[in-house]
Amino acid sequence: MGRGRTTALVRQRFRLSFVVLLAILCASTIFLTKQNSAAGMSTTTTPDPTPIQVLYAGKPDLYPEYSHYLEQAFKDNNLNVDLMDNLSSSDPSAVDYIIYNPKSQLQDFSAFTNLKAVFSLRAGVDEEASNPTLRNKNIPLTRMVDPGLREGMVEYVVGHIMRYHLGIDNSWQQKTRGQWTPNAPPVLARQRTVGILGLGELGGSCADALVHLNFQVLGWSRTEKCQNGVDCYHGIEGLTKVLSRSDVLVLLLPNTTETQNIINETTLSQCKSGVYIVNVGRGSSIHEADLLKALKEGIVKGATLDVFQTEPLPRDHPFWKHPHVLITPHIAAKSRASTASTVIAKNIWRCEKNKPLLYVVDQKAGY
Ligand code: NDP
Ligand code: OXD
Repeated sequence: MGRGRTTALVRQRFRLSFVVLLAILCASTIFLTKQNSAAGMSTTTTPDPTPIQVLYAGKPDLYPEYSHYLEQAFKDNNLNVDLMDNLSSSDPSAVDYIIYNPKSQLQDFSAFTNLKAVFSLRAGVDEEASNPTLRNKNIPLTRMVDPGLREGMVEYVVGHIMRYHLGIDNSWQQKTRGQWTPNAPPVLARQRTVGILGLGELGGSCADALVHLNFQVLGWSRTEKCQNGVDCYHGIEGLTKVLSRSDVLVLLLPNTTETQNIINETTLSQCKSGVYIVNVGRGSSIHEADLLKALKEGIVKGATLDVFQTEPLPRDHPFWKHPHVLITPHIAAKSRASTASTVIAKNIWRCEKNKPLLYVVDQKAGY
């Protein structure tokens, strides 16, 4: 046997043993993988991303409903979230996001040192925006823009306007007196003017619904706006025009330094005599003593009030016994867990992907 042939044989054997060794290695890896997965152990080398820590600090009685819809919405958005509602059992510095209602126990945000955002469950964020422990953090605060909230508000506003428009109270009185008095053809919606102060998410939707019912609709906002079928005004001279033309005035304004007591003796004197007022924004918009005086003088014929300067409305407040004031306990519209959860999950997803958050409160404007 020559020397060259011996070397070739050695190389061939070496290659063969290498191939056999590789085959044994592969087989044992497959075997071990099967064993591990049979035992339920993860074989993946990349660890699961750390779950996002979300604290629910809304009304405690609504947590079961919210947790149900939130878990579903997190899943739909592929978010790995640890949702908790118990303040005492969670480490505040680990919390990424807070879902918030200012009526909950949580008032001091100082311990939440790594927060990325706070999502209010309310549309009006006056209490949240003025909380110094939150304001000082300089983290985004979002308000609730929710289809459920919007629908509820439209129904409330349209319902109460229709009560005035159709003279339903008058029908009740006639019925009580056993009176059968057919009136002349009633006024149609197209002959009535509704002014909406605050032409935002909710005011804008109410305006649309009223336009569809043929009412003449005027809208008033802080900045210039344009909305189909609505006569839009802004600024202080715009307000005077809306007041002087409206048969019904709807207030859907946030509570800011500019809107406080905007309905007062002076602005009431600019209203059409016999105006009806529906306040579903914030109680701070109306100077209540001035409204009572305007009701007495007949400038205002009736008021439907859902919000007040002090809530709950104090037991001895003159509104309670006033025959032309209807009171509802701040229930005009509420965020719905089923729809609000989707909005929150979408916003967490956006924040995690470094996309701009939706519905961020402008701290300077206050809403
Ligand atoms: P938005 O922020 O979408 O709209 C607010 C509107 O008010 C905007 O059109 C804004 O003007 C206008 N506005 C604000 N400041 C002034 C000002 N100084 N002068 C004139 N217009 C002004 O809020 P939403 O529509 O979502 O909600 C409105 C309010 O309704 C909430 O802030 C809350 O207080 C109240 N609310 C009450 C509920 C209830 O159950 N009673 C339920 C939900 C909300 P611009 O368009 O130029 O910004
Ligand atoms: C509110 C709300 O702002 O309930 O009043 O959303």
